[in-house]
Amino acid sequence: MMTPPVMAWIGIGANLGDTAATLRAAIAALGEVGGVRLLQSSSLYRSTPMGPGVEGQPDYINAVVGVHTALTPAALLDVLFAVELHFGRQRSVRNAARTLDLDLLLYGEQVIDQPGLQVPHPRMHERAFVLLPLAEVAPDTLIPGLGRVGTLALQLPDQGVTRLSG
Ligand code: PH2
Ligand code: MG
Ligand code: MG
Repeated sequence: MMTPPVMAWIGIGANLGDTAATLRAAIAALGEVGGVRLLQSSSLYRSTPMGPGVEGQPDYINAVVGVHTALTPAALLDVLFAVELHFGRQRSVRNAARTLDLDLLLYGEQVIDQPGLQVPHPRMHERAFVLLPLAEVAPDTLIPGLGRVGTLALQLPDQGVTRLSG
C-alpha cells in the first residue's frame, strides 16, 4: 500500500561478522528498495552493548538513516525484516548478538502502538547509540511526546558511544 511520502528514521546495528561492511551494504540495499529514497545517513559509531543479556558480547557498530518513503509503516517494517534476513539475521533470544538489526525509529510524527509495531521506538530516547547518530544529522527532529533529538541527546549519560570516521 502507498501513502504520501513521509520522512522515516531507521536505526541500524550489528555486532557479529564484518559489522562496518554489513552496515554500509545494508544502507545501500535500503536505497535500492522501491518506495524508499535514502536522504540522510549518519557516521558509523562504535558502542558498548546495552540491555539485559548482553554481557560478553562484542561491541556494536550503529548508525541511523533517514528515508523518504511512500510505504506504510507496516510495509516499511516488512522491508526492514527482509533486509535483515538477507544479511543473515537469525532470531534467538532477546538482545542476542546479531549480524544486522534494523529498527523503525520514527515515521514522520506518527505515534503507532500495535503489537510488533511501536513508533516512536519505545527505547530510542534513552539510547545514546540511537540519539548521537540522529543528533549528528537531524538534531531538530521531534520525537513525539518527548522533545527534540538534539536536546534529548545532550541529557544522556555517557554510554560508551564513539563516532568512527565517515
Ligand atoms: N541493540 C540491542 C541491544 N543492545 N546495544 C548497542 N550498543 N547497540 C545496539 O544496536 C543494541 C544494543 C537490541 O536491538
Ligand atoms: Mg534493536
Ligand atoms: Mg530490531
